[in-house]
Amino acid sequence: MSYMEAKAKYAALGVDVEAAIARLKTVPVSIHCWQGDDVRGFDTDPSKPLTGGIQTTGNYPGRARTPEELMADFDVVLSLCPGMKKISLHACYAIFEDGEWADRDKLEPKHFKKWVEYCKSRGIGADFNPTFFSHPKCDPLTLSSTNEETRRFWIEHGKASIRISTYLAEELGQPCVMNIWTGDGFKDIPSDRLGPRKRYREAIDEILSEPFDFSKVKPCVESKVFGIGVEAYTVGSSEFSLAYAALNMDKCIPLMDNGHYHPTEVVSDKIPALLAFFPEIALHVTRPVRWDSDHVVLLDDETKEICKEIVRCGSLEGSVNIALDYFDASINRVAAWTVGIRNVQKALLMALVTPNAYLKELQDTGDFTTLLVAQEEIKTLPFGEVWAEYCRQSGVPEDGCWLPMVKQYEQDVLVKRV
Ligand code: RNT
Ligand code: ZN
Repeated sequence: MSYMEAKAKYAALGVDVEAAIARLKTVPVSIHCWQGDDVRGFDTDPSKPLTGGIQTTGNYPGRARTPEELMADFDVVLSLCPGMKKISLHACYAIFEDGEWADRDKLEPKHFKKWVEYCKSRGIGADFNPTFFSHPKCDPLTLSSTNEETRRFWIEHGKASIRISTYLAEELGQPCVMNIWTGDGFKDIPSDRLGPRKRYREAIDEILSEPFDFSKVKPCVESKVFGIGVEAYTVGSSEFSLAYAALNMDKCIPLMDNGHYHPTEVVSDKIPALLAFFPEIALHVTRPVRWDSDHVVLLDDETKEICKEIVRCGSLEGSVNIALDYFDASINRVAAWTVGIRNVQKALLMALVTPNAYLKELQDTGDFTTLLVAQEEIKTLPFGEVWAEYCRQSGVPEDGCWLPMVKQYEQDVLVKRV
């Protein structure tokens, strides 16, 4: 089947494939920088383990060890993926020059100047994440610590992150989503569940007292059900984070990571639930396997369902900030990055070429028989042709063509990093 034939099939269902392709080209998707180096960053000793309830597994060769290597790898990823991109940076990816070093409470916009130059020359925006993990000042708690000095250090880090986010937004002319996530919690049954949450709440209040323009900097609070080593209790639970965001709608938005819920809960259903109240929300798209394992995103049912909800809720216009969050060190990292991004793009395009108005009409008029049959038959429409056309129009390789390029890059560049 040719693209023209596929287009006609969709047109028969009232779907304008060209319009869908044109629409997707304008939707920013934020790509996490941390797939390239196993979430290590450049500001601490890379031989120290990752802390804060997250873990990278695998030792595939080719991890980016320097800003230059990470940027080079990211360039390959950009060249292989269609769509409008942003880069999601973590504070630990600060770039220090001339032997200078600054601790996280003292980070400044200038430590991200190289990233601004990088983004400007590639025409992409940037999002930001304060890094409340993998640092000696995690005691192991951060913003919820009982230790005043520890808490103060991390609050100052949060405030510095707001200033850096403002800098990124202003330099790049695009809003900067700034996500607050901490791995604060306990491995075993706590004797005080309220105290840490009160301290966490007050600490976020203090961070957000740093002046910023909410149309430029969008602070988020990301919830989590548990983490490695913090299995019994997490301070920033779902209820905590949602309540915080709901009570602070003028300066913060909720962020849902689809690896951060009980295995039978689905974020796809939570998106419209939150959009009934919040004008704007944010997502981390990942793949949990039994738990928050941060596997590479697949074109699986839940990824498709999440993207359908984004499209159906009319949220491509900016009410859902889409970002990726996964890290796999067991396979080629550039391929891991690329296939996950392409899968999110595929799921978004699939959602855009779904006859959503027709399906909604079937639900609203109570014709559930036709709805069930239509939803099943849509699954075998010739989507592959539409995807290939989107890749061609975007100047990126079609399926089947990009992995050989990554393998070549592995031979030429990655295997030499020993
Ligand atoms: C951890 C959270 C968090 C991190 C990144 C690196 O469970 O999902 O978003 O993965 O900040
Ligand atoms: Zn996340």
